[in-house]
This record gives sequence, C-alpha cells and structure tokens, in this order.
Amino acid sequence: MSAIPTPLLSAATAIGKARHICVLTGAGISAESGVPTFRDAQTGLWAKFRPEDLATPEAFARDPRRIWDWYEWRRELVRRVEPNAGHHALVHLAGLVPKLTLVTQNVDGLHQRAGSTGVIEYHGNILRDRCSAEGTLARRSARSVTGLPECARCGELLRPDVVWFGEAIPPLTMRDADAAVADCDVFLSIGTASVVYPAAGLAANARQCGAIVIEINTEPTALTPLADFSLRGPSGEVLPQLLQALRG
Ligand code: BJW
Repeated sequence: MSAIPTPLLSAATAIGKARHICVLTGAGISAESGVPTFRDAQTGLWAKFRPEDLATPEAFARDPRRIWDWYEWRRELVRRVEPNAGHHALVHLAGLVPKLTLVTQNVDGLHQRAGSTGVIEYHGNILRDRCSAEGTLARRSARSVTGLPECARCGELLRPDVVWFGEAIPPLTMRDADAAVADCDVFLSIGTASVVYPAAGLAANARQCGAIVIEINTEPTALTPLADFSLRGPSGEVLPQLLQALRG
C-alpha cells in the first residue's frame, strides 16, 4: 500500500476540522467526463477561435447563427457525457462535513446530475434559454422567422443562459457566492485556471477572511502561489484520495 502524500494529508486534516467548506470548480473537473476545457491549446473549446470572438454579447449581435451553432454543438456534447469520480466525490464530501457550498463556473450541469444540491452556477447553464430582449428564462417559439431559436412570448432571439465576457454575474448569484466565501474556513479550488474574474478573485477573498485555500489541478495556476496546499493531479483521482484520507 503506497503512503499518502503529505500535502494531501494536511489538506484532509484542514477539511476534517472545517465548519464550512466553499468549493469552486472549473472546466478541469468536467475534463474527465469528456467535456473539453476552455484554454487547452490543442483541444480546448477555444482552440480555433479567440474567446472574444465567441463568448461576448457583441459576437452574438454580430453573428447569432455562428454563436448558436457553437452552443448547440456543446449542448449535444454535454447531454452525451456523464458525471465522473470528481463530481461524485464532492457529493460524498458534502455528507462528511457540517456545511459545504458548491460554486461552479461550469455551465454543464454535471454537479447536479451527480447529486450535488444547492449548486451556485456562477456563469449560468448552457442547457437553459434566455430571451435576449427580456432577459428572463424563456420557452422557444414553435415557429421561427430567422431559423434561430426565438422567444415564445415576444419573438425576439433567444440566447443561452450563460454569462459572457463583459456581462455582470447575476446579483443574487454573486451575493450567495460572496456570503459563502466570507463565511468558509476552507476554500477548495478545483480544475480552474483562475484567470477569469470575478470568479478568480474568490480564493483571495476567502483567504483574506481567514480561510485555508486548497487547490486541486493538473498544472500550476495563477492561484498556486496563494494556495496553502496545492494537490497536483486529475480531480477524478485526487478527490477520491482526499475522501479516503478524510475517512482515515
Ligand atoms: C484539470 C484537469 C483535471 C484540466 N483535473 N484540473 C479583473 C482583472 C482582469 C480582467 C477582468 C477583471 N474583472 C473582470 C474582467 C474582465 C473579464 C475577465 O476576467 N477577463 C480575463 C480573461 C482577464 N471578466 C468578465 O468579463 C466577467 N464579467 C465582469 O467582470 O463583469 C463586470 C460587470 C459589472 C457590472 C456590469 C457589467 C459588467 C464575466 C466573465 C464570464 C466568463 N464566461 C465564460 C464563458 C461562459 C459561457 C460558456 O461556457 O460559453 O466562463 S469564459 C470561460 O472561462 C467560462 C469558464 O467558466 C471560465 C473559467 O474557465 P476555467 O474553468 O478556469 O477553465 P480553463 O479551461 O481556463 O482551465 C481549466 C483548468 O483545469 C486548467 O488550469 C487545467 O490545468 C485544469 N485541468 N484537466 C484537474 N482532470
């Protein structure tokens, strides 16, 4: 039987003592389910495009068909995949600690499909439609003038219910995430490059409020210098190991 690495043991000890854990996940946790991350140079979702050419309100206004094609392709992909060991480990972790708040930047809904509850979807959900004129969740019209998804109520174009660059995080979402960050005593950042704000600032805020910051990632990230413990490896392997160490 191989020995448990020291940072993993130290992280498990901190989690074992925690009253409230705030978890922030990013694209890396869904990578082992087969959802490409964003910034991988070869296979990432933006390998062929610059992000500002796709994930902005300006790009949608310029060429809605192109943006809808990209999102329909991603919706199909997300519907085909399953949650992995990392998603499932977080469901178990929530049952082992007094309080756990899960904030995800991911728009794929895989945490909920694994069984996590009360998930704060910081950047929205790709599977929902929102009216681009009314700003509210909306059903699709049975008929379409443009050939693109249109709002059943007002006929304007629908868009995916996600947060694009230059758009604000919905205020209630921001409030709930900030409250968890201020209250937690352990902040666990999993599978995110920690470059997109305001999500990338949550770990620093938690640390300022006195939390221990733990990172799980296959690579060093912008957060690594700030983290108390950096656990290197795929989250689908590291999280189950962490659970094992926690259970003793
Ligand atoms: C593994 C693994 C495995 C792989 N296991 N790990 C402050 C400073 C500078 C800029 C800004 C700032 N504040 C705001 C900005 C501007 C901008 C921004 O941050 N730009 C940066 C690029 C510099 N932010 C915004 O525009 C935000 N809005 C805003 O600030 O509004 C202000 C405002 C206020 C009031 C009124 C109006 C405006 C909005 C940001 C929205 C981001 N949206 C996206 C797209 C969502 C929709 C969609 O999916 O199409 O969200 S962008 C994209 O990046 C997506 C992700 O959630 C987000 C984060 O990506 P993530 O998760 O980190 O993925 P990757 O691919 O980058 O990294 C994967 C990681 O996993 C890597 O580290 C791998 O090593 C690792 N990994 N396999 C563990 N198996």
